[in-house]
Amino acid sequence: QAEIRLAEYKPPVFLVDTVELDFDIRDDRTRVSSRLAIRRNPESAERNAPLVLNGQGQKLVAVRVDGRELAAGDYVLTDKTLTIRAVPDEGVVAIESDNDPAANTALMGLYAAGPMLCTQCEAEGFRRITYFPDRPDVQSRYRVAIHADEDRYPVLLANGNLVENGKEAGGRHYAVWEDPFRKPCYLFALVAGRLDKVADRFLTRSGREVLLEIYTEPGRSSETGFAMAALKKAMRWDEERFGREYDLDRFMIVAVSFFNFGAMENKGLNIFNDARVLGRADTATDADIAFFERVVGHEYFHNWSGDRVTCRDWFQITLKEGLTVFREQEFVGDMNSPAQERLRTVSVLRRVQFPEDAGAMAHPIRPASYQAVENFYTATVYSKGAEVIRMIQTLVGREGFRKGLDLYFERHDGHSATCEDFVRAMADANAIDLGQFMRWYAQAGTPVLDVTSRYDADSRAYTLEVEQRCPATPGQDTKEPFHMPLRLGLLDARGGDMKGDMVLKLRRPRETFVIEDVPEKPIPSLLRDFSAPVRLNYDYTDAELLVILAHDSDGFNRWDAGQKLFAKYALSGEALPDAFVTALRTVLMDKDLEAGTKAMTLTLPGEEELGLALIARGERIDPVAVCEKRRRVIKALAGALSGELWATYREIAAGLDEEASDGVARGQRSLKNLCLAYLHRAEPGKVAPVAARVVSGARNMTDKIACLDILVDGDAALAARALAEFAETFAGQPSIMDKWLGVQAAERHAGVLEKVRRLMAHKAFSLNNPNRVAALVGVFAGNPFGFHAEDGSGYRFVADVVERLDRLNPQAAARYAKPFLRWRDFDAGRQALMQEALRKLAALESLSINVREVVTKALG
Ligand code: BAL
Ligand code: ZN
Repeated sequence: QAEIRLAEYKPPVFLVDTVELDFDIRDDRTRVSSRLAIRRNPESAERNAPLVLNGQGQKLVAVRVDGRELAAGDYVLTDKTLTIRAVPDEGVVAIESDNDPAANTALMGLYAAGPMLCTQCEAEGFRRITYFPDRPDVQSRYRVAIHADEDRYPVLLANGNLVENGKEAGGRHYAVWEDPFRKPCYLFALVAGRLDKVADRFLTRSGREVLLEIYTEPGRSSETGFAMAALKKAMRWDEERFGREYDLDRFMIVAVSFFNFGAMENKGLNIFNDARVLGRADTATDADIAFFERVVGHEYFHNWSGDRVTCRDWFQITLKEGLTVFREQEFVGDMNSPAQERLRTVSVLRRVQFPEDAGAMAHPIRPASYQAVENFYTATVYSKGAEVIRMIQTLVGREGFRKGLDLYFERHDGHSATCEDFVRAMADANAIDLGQFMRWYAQAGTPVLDVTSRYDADSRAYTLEVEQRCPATPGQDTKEPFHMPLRLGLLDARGGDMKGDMVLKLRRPRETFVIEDVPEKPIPSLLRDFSAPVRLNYDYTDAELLVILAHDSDGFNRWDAGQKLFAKYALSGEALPDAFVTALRTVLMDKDLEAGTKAMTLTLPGEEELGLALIARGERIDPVAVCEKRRRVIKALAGALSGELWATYREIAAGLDEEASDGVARGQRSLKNLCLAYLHRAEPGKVAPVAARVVSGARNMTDKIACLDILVDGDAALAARALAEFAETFAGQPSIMDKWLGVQAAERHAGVLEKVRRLMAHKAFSLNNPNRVAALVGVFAGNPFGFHAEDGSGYRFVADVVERLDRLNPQAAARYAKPFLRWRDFDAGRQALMQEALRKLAALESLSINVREVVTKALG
């Protein structure tokens, strides 16, 4: 498969001004009839090129040009394209084709999702519905008619406004939808089915009333409360923070039970994976519930950053995703705790994106080439992309950022844009040069800052030397220096701020900054608020880190100082010094600190981060050993703080309402359950019965799952009983049973593979459903005792799943091939076993391009 390259972008040969679609839904197939008003694109240099439409996985029935039906010899049909040579420069092309939604296991295009039909078109799913120039720089107005059996499909939805509906012969009915906004075909959506609905209203700041509707499978409408509240908050917040108002009369969300993404921002008709939108405190965990607000906000914000202004091509995904993740993070921070949101964001970035940036498929936030675009919906494009946007805000300030964003929307509304367009709007609105900054869009890898300092007491001058470097990544041996903000403060010996916040603007490989009038030798608080997505090295003493942990005015650096100390003691095997334990005790008992922040401060860096710290030291990872090192620190800490942990647990457990799931309650619950999990390491006999009582008695799902986790980790008999009881209670509720699968796949003991194999045959599991696969195989792939079992059995198992899943859903299969991209990071034995699994996959003849790309690049 050839690489598709950004450098070879050409404008579309034909544009499509209007699209009329007619869906005739029948039991055995759906006939799609289109009428495309086409015209040659004046911006295309290919003056005489034919009309080439993308299309796959459907049966072509008829093609007409300006009313004349074409004979088979008038066009060329391949398994990927329909080429029509004899087309006028402007005219109407009409096509009929048949879809088979029930057979569509790839979940791209039109497919059956349990009892309903729905669509997923980003990135290239529309071509599976009908023949079309399937690229985001072709924007059209859509009118969509849907016909179906009224009993089986009482609800018929598409983008925009409902303009007509009525009955048809034979118990059938129809609906016609019109979207007044031009859009690329990847934002097209259709849903048909028997659905429950919850409705509400929102009054925009200009006084327009918008109808809000959330649709679910029958019986789940009572689980929409968080999503509806989040939607209204998001709509208000985007008006207030960024001046963006909603533009249609109706905004619809549909929750579906088969979905490859978390959700999709189709214009006016968002389609959500039900796991990201439906749940109550008794059916979903706090982590799920926190996601509802985040993802509902994210998809809603796309209405401007994605739909009104979209991407020119699929290399620019970060243009809409990086920006929308940034907007989502700001929203979640404003709705809850900005400080906690920043800690969460950075810890996800370090856990997921940093390894990706150091792996065999490392790519810039705007990749220069790809084989399967679905492989590039990555943490780099999304999360690092959001960090790049955040750096612009840090460089130009919040007001400057707002001016730049206003200019971007003003210039590009209704158009397909590029990352250059975005950065140019920011630069023009603020009269600054962001030319060098564009390197963030072109260079992969996590930059490293090596910082040293000296203080001259006589002149009261403090000098910082900052060197930046960026490791080689595939295809990029050397890197040019980045333009980035380094936010810092200087603390006195007691942790007081001597200078306030400063932002240094780095541009060169090595730079010297002299800060005058510093009264005493400072402790530098570097990279405040994580002002750039880098790894920073500075030779802190433990005592300095303890001062930062206890006193820094920057919440991020307080937390990060604790993380540095945890990582150091975990990896070195040193005993936890009393001073560190005392500092953590102070955090735990602080009456003024939010419980959620306490929980995050007491949480050790994850296994991934500890592994990366080893790589940074030039060592290789033994994931089982890393897990044990982490456990040792938890046990020591729990032993030293037993009294305080029990007191905290009991105090929160006594006062926390099981039904409360707002940000404060979620923080309290996370601290409570962290206390219990830590205590379980030190006092398993005392904790296990408490956990068992919670699993069977609690109504709150977060508590149930946290305690099930504890039992599975420790007490086989209690765990077996609790798991059986749980399965009996929730047998008919797949999204809850996913948690049951996940808890077992996460069991950090040798032998977990055998349990997971058995669960693959359990009725709660299905290889056809991405959520089931994520719950079992996805969790297993992150389990050191599972995936990384020393005998290679975990690698062979996951490779086997990849092979089987690839025949059903290539996009999902590629996701589980990705953990192999990091084989070079592990010890020699594991390296060999991972390569062996990769080579076995590579030898298969019938791999999809999605999996083939990952496997080839992993071995490359
Ligand atoms: N556009 C794909 C799903 C999302 O990022 O919103
Ligand atoms: Zn998005």
